[in-house]
Amino acid sequence: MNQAQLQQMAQAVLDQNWHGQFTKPAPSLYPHQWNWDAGFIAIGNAHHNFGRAMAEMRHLFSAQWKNGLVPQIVFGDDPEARYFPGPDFWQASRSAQAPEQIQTSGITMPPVHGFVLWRMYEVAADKAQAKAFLKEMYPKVLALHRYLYDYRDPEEEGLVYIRHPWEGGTDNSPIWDRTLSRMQIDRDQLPAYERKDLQNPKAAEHRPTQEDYDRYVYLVDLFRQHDYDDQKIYEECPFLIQDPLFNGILSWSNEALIQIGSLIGEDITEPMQWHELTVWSMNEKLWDEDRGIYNAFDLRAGEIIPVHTSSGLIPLCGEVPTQEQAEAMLRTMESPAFGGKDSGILLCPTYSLQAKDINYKKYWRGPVWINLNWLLYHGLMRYDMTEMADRIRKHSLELLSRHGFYEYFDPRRPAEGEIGCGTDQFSWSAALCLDFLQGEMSG
Ligand code: 9WN
Repeated sequence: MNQAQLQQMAQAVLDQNWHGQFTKPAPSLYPHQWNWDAGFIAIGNAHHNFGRAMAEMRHLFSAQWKNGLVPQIVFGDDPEARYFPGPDFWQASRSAQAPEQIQTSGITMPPVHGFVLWRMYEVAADKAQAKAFLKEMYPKVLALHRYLYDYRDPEEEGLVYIRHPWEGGTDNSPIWDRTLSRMQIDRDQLPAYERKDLQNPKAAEHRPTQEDYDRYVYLVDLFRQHDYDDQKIYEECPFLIQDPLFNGILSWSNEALIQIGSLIGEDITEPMQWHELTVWSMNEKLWDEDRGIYNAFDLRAGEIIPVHTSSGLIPLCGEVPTQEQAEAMLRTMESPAFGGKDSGILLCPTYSLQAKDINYKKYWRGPVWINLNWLLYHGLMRYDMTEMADRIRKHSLELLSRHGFYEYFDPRRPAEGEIGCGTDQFSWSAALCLDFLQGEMSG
């Protein structure tokens, strides 16, 4: 397939998943608007349909809470949409902070919006229109970051915690295993619920387990019992984790806010202070010198989580590491753990290939995800590590053009069986394909 055909197919996926006001991450598995999906999708649309990219972001931020939180899910009104947990389960309106006109979940997701806006501006054909859009969105993204620093950084370290695996975007990452296993769940005490994600048989076998879901539901139940009050949740929640992926993304978006603010003539003191403190603390607290990667930190247990996942490489995108640290990270990527050097492995597995419990087809426990590849690509480019960056882009485009716009991929290039896993027609795979292709065509 040539590049023009791939581009057309990617655009067709985005068109098909467009709901009128937002883009569904996938036609049936994810029938509402998701937070970081919306950001990646807006980047893809910015190339050929800037109006839609703006609409996507406006719709997401129309559901911003009064305290600044941007929700993980903004529910659409399609009566056919089947997803659990839906608005009746979340009951976000228990919080006085929730918006009145639109239904949402009660947690957030990685704050991609700052760098999404900057990327939209970079690729925009009409810079005046894009600049006006930046002006409109800047205070909203600033309010989101302010929420994160005010409510999710109790020690004022510059490191933001997540309180649910869904907030991390990497639902069943092995990073959370130990924290989740400490939560003793009595199934009889849990509210009754029915998963809707197992109806797609191809996705079903690779999705999180029932034990995972019980814990996800337990946490949601805890949040709604506390009416989504951040202070009360902080006091009670057994899951409080400073994740290198979340904080690495936050750093990149802080930096983007500084660039945007400078461009539109705003005071940038606040994002500059955030940026400096977050970068400093990530290096002080989360950097693992021996393994050349960033760790997560469990705030409740007060301990480092030294689990080897690609989340620990994501801080490259926010230029968190020094050049020397980044070179150590490159060596980590080239090592047998991530298979980066001519091993036949497709980059980048989400979990160390040497981990005993790696599962090449199970969601965030091994497979390649295109959004993480895209973040790694941009991170590597910042340090002029063009060879590895190119390899990541080529592998991503190989997967997408040969196998389709799947949600995630088996990194082994198995001769038999499927490489593409989860749902197909997955929006961010298509959107970031468009952005990768742009790079391919221009350079
Ligand atoms: C829960 C929509 C979302 C992505 C997440 C991915 C998955 C949801 C789910 O789908 O999570 O938020 O139901 O499993 O893990 O990253 O945003 O595509």
